Amino acid sequence: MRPVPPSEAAYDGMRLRQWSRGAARSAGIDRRDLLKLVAAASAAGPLAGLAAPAHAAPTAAAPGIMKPLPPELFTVRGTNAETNFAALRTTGLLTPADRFFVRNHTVTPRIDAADWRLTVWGSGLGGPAVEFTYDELRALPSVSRTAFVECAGNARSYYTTQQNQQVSGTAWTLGAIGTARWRGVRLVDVLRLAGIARDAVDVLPRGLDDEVISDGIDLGRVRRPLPVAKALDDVLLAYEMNGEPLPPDHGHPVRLIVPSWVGIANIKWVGDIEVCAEPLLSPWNTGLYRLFGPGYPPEGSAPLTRQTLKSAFELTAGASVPAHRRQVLTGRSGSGGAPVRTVEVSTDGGARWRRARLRDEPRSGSWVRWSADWLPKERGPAVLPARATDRTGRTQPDVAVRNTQGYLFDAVVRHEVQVV
Ligand SMILES: Nc1nc2c(c(=O)[nH]1)N[C@H]1C(S)=C(S)[C@@H](COP(=O)(O)O)O[C@H]1N2
Ligand SMILES: [Mo]
Repeated sequence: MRPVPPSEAAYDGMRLRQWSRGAARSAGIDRRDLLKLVAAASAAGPLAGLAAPAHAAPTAAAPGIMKPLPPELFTVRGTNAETNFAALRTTGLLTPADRFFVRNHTVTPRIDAADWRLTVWGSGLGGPAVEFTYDELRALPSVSRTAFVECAGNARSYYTTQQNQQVSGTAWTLGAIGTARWRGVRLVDVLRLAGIARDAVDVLPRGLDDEVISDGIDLGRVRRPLPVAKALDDVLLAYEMNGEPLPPDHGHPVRLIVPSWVGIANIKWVGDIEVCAEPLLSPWNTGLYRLFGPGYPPEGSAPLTRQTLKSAFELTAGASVPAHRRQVLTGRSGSGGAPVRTVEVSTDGGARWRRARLRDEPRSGSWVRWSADWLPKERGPAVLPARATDRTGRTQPDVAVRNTQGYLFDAVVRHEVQVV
């Protein structure tokens, strides 16, 4: 495995201190508005406009999403669509675009690749702003990479349903994740062509979708600073998903892919990238995407970076399973840290565990498919927990440590079924 580069940890500590002292610059938002957001984030209540309590019922349609959302594949939650994990059972390692979850702060914009431009600008460049057309980007050397995109709030609803805790945000179960083969240009190549200077510290990609209004505050367009160390490492400006041009809902014509990191880092419909010689703040690395709550400082934890460890069965919640017939239980486990080493499943609520068979070579920033046989004998309710252990020996805990916005749920999910 590749350990977390020390620069990531150093960056987090540094930003946190700068934020507390007010030394970092607010990009495109008033500092007082940012402070209001932070104050709202430390309370357990929902962030209005962006969020509904985790127990809110899903709605029927997401008007801002272009692709069809048949109910057997998706559960619509506000402006977002969650993949039904059972719909992944017939798919391979990669998630087809027709069943890849969608997380939209507003609505999917229609962008014609021919009119699109990427502008790279800011105090962290040696010279003036540089523009790239779609064709110019496509003419640069390309790389392909398999990576998941997973929302930081994936599995958030289990804070409420399993741990009886209130959190705010979209009430995802386990389906706010998908894995695809992305092709594009390395961000480092584009930044070098644009003349990134040695004193650049933050890189701020921004989407072309509408401005986000939350609680009467205009947060501006979706944008989240990336530390330069990550930006120069393994980040892609992707224009293809599973061998096809990016679909509109997933960022057409170009999006960021930031392997292993929280979904919000993967800015869709990117239109410009600010390269800055001073640290940057946006709502998405201050009030949002930090951990707030007991045990965290009032300004929150450091901004979230890597995703955590999770496991899910490819089975509907409450599914009926016939007694006395051999079942092949299947599922997937993903990790943004060290690759998954083992997955264990239990069919008796966690009393006895056995190893699942892994069906892929585990990698960081991706998931691994697994399966286990089961011969249910007793009729009635059964609880199936699944848990992964990564190569550092970290195992999913029984309880996740709560934070007000319900990010990074990593506990074992107890999947209930009925044996009939
Ligand atoms: N421009 C823009 N980029 C965005 C978002 C957005 O609303 N606008 N949502 C982010 C979030 S929170 C997530 S989890 C991922 C979801 O990517 P997907 O919709 O392709 O699954 O996109 C991220 N990038
Ligand atoms: Mo997200």
